[in-house]
Amino acid sequence: MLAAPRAAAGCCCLILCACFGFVQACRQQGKTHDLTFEHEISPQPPRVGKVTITLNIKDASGAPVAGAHLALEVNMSHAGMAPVFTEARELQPGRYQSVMELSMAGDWNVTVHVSLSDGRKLDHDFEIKGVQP
Ligand SMILES: [Cu+2]
Repeated sequence: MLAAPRAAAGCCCLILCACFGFVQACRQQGKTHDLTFEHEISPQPPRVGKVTITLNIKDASGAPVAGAHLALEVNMSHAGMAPVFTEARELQPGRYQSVMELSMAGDWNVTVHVSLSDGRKLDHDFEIKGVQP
């Protein structure tokens, strides 16, 4: 009796699902100096490709901070990546928007270089975590 051993090679190609399963809140708040930054990232969850970042800046009294110049520097946390620079335009007083191209899945760091209309300069940092491929 020929016991033909069945190729018991059950499919071992497990598809490893890189689980970025933490849905980021669409809005995060941070404070720098006496200003409040609120950022929104679209799409949600963010994907490789074009990503729109909208920033609302308010002063200590909650009034929109208009007339600022924002330059965004976006980079990944690992070495060997060149940072991406974009400018933001002011959609309405205190509300700024920038569209940028994210080239890789993973976690990105954003530094917003802010020049206020009164000449003050400050930086605001936040993360875009779990960018999907
Ligand atoms: Cu990278």
